[in-house]
Amino acid sequence: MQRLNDSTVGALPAAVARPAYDREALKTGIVHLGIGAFMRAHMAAATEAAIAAGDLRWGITGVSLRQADTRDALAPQDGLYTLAIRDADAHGQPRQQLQVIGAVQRLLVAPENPHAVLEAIAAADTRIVSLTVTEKGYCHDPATGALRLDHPDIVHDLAHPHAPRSAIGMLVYGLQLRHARDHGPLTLLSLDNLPANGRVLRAAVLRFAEEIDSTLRTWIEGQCCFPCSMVDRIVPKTTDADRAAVSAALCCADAWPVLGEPFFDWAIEDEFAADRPDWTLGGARFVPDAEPFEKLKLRMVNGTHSSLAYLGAMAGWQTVDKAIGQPALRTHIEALMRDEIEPTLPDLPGLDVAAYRHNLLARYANPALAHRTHQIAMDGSQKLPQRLLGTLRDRLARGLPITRMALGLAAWMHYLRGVDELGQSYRIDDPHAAALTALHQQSLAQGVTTQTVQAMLGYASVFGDLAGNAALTAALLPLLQSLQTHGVAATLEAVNLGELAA
Ligand code: CS2
Repeated sequence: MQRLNDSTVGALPAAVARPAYDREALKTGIVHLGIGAFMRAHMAAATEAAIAAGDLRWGITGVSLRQADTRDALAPQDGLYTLAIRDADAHGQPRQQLQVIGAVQRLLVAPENPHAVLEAIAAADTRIVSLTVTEKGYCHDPATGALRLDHPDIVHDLAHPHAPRSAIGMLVYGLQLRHARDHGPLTLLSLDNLPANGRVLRAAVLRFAEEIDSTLRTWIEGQCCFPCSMVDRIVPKTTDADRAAVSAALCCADAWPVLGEPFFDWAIEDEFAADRPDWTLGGARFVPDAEPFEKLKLRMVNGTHSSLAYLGAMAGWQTVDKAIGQPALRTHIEALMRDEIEPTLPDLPGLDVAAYRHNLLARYANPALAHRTHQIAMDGSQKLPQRLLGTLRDRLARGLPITRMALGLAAWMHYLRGVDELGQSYRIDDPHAAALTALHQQSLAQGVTTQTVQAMLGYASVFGDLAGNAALTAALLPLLQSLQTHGVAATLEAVNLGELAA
């Protein structure tokens, strides 16, 4: 089979969409740090729409911060890859629509050549540096949001200005070069699932810049923009079976297609230092303030996703569609949204929250995605603060019941034991895995008591001011006992019957 690239793309089957513009005429306007599947199925697709409409300034240089695998897959393909949008037809049969994306022009692997990354950030044509580096990539304390100057990558980067390895270090040294060359200010655009992601990024960049050069800090503060944005599209990890299926449909080998659901949302604050693509052509919207959208999305989508993932993974329900297909889990997730999350949401004029909830349940039921619960379960220490704890804090402050919210948290604590109800062990994939599993073993594994639950809640970088919270402890106690003794299915049944409330 031939490989997908500039010379073979013209011969793909007619049903496959592909770039109709002149790729050679593309300029590089965007440098993206963390070129994983999500970005390629989301922002790159919206950028492709803007380019296809004739604005050729927005080609993308994609940077991998750690591994060479994306570059190794896509460089022989001239940066081309397929986006497979998957859902089911009216009879429930999985189907997909294929589009070859041409927006990614060049791929860099930061550890191989950090200087090339700094040069790309400093280049005159670059207007936007965007990021999907995941929650942990901000090297901040999830509970306070502050940059951790004692984070090993930050310590390293302060000592190695020519070879930074964190996104924050790369940005600041790239901006330093740009400032020295007088190439004008940049927009730094976070696409990570963090509340006020632009402000978190801004604070981290300014803090780091302060450490190396206060003039640079002042320039960044006065000239560069950090719009917040809310991103939403479910993008499961590509498997070998996906590679084979997409390649067969293309009659051409694509080493790294990406998959996504049809749903797409992106709410961006329209504060850009220079120009920007018209991403509305790809389904984005520009909003004066992204924070209410972020709150809606983090609490409703990511909060329920994580709850579902820990419960599902422990019960042996491997994918989101299989998990939401369990009537007791579906009842719980729907009631969690309606009864416990929705009353905490900000006012969003024009939002039909019941329709949003129904649509979200339908997205989870998509049988064509096979989104693995263990994939969502990773990095819980980084995700839970914005996904679950904000809602919990709001409800605790108002004295409202928290049983369903607490069940997600209890399921995460339960998940730390590293073996599911079928006896399968799995790895805890989390930057705090060692400390958290040790804590689990010292506390919960010895029996669920007020003291052992409080020992877990004392893990400061996750729980912050919730340490020792009596109402939260009381809510967690019967749920954890039930999960340990009776398992996920029985616990869900009990919670749905209104039992196990503190
Ligand atoms: C998921 C998200 O893996 C996860 O943690 O909750 O990636 C989720 O699929 C997206 O944020 C949906 O927009």
